[in-house]
Amino acid sequence: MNENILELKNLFDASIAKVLDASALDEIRVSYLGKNGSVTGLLKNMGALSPDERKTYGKDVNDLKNYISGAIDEKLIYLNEQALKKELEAMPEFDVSAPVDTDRGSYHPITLVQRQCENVFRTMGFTIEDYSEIVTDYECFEALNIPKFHPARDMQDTYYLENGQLLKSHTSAAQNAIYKKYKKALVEEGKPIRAIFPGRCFRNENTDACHENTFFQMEGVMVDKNISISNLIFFMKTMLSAVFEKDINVRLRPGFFPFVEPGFELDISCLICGGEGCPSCKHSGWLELCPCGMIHPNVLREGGIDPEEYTGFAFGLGLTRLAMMKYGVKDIRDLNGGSLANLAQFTEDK
Ligand code: FA5
Repeated sequence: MNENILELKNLFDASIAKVLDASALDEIRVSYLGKNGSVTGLLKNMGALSPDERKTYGKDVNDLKNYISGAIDEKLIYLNEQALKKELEAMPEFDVSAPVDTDRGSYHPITLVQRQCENVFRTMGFTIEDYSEIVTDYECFEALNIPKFHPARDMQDTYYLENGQLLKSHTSAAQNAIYKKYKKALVEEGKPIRAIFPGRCFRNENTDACHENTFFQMEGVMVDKNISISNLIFFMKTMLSAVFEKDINVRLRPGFFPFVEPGFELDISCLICGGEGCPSCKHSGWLELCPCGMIHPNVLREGGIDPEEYTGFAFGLGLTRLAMMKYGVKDIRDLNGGSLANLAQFTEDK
């Protein structure tokens, strides 16, 4: 091997042996293999060689280049392994056999009411669906008969991402996907669509005792032949009596939502003040809990279901408000406050 090549190889071996971290290794890579590096520099001597010498010399330089590049890659793996080992050694030990501290933590009130509702609907044959928190304008509005510039959008201002997607302002955003998922079983096997989908919702709201910018809803839909408002009222009543385990005053009044026709607002008598009026119910004695209605033909059609043949109902239960009423939480903001002591008082023995 040419003397210069050998000398450079020895120099490289000595310097890589001393390297202790990835950035120093990168400097070595540049100084040997970079555009102006030492290995490239060796090629400048080729002009002074005979054609035969040039062949061997060129091959030796190439071998050195491969040798250096392989050694650097190997060293990088070694350094990464060492760094990981060091990081793991610095971590506190986790003893899986340590006894559980039963004094710590409790289920969040919203988790508890969500589970109660899920159990009620599960026994009535509903599937429980999970859905993304980031959705498209189509899912949240257009597929629900709310075209661009429709005034109903003003009621649900939310947070938009730079790519045009948005944080879902209501669980109704999952309706279209659910219809598309189950329409084949509905049409070909005659299986009714029965689904609930609980989820976190976001709105650009002025917060007060009964409004949060981040809250939970639980959507429910049922689609089959001959579904009517009586079915809707039956499911709502069954769910509320199972959750509250007592008789609750409810009222149904007309409500407008572009994705249902007819639409209703289902209110319950405020359980914080017994219907007298307080900040939790905006001093009206009633709390809007669960808007609902018969699914609009346009929405069924958009989901691939023929509205001439099938009908259905949908509801959007305010899970956070339900938790407030069930556990006597006067201010909705306490539920997102993150104070364990505050939350545990509602659910300690559950
Ligand atoms: C809707 O979100 C409709 N998607 C509901 C629906 C579904 C109607 C299916 C018809 C058919 P609304 O904006 O009213 O509707 O919200 C529904 C419920 O969510 C309210 O009754 C309330 O209980 C709860 N909710 C709405 N906004 C907030 C908020 N800012 N903080 C806490 N709970 C809220």
